[in-house]
Amino acid sequence: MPPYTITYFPVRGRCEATRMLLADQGQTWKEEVVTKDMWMKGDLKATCLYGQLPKFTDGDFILYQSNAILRHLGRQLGLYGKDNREAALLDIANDGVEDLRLKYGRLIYQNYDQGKDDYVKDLPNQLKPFESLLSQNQGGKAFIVGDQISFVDYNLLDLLLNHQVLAPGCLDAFPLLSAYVARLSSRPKLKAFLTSPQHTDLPINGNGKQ
Ligand code: 6SG
Repeated sequence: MPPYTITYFPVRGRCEATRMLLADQGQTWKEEVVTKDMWMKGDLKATCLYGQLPKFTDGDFILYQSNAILRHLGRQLGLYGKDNREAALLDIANDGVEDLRLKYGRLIYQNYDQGKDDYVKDLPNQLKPFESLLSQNQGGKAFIVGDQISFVDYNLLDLLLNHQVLAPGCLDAFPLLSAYVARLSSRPKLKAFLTSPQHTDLPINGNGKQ
């Protein structure tokens, strides 16, 4: 029995970075898929700390909040930098990913038709900080921070892949980010996951927009 369980809707959403991390690290996990009908009954929602999914279990340890799940696995599996300084730099990077993920979520779930053009127009301003971060670390040839992969790399990669679906070509003006996406996506275990039905058959979001 794998120690990890992901309880979530049948979407990539806020769990795909965790799935990518686990797959790339050679871990297995169990999926408990919660359909809209199951969720609407309300009894699972009532047991969730903030009334939301994802819920994640590591053995008998129950977690909520997608970023806390990533950070827990980061600590547990050695994906949180080599020292406190790198950990702080990773926190800076991950909070930036979260800020953009929230904007993306607002567009997808609240303002897609009206807001997409402006969102795509402003996207270079949103992506530039990540290009800068990469340029500050070994000329962009490595990871977002340091010389080992971290939980933030999976989170950023997921968000960038989603943006390439929303706005194909959005990374063309960012050579380091483009190479980073290609480099990470070709890691053997990650590539196997990203090309598997477990990933390709799931919609990115819960409302059919992407
Ligand atoms: C939605 O926002 O999938 N959780 C979501 N929605 C259901 O009752 N800060 C935390 C975190 O980082 C945010 C959690 C997140 O973990 S994720 C949740 O629980 C609720 O609030 C996006 C997603 N959406 C799928 C979905 C939501 C509405 C339509 C489709 C599920 C199916 C039907 C209703 C709920 Fe549905």
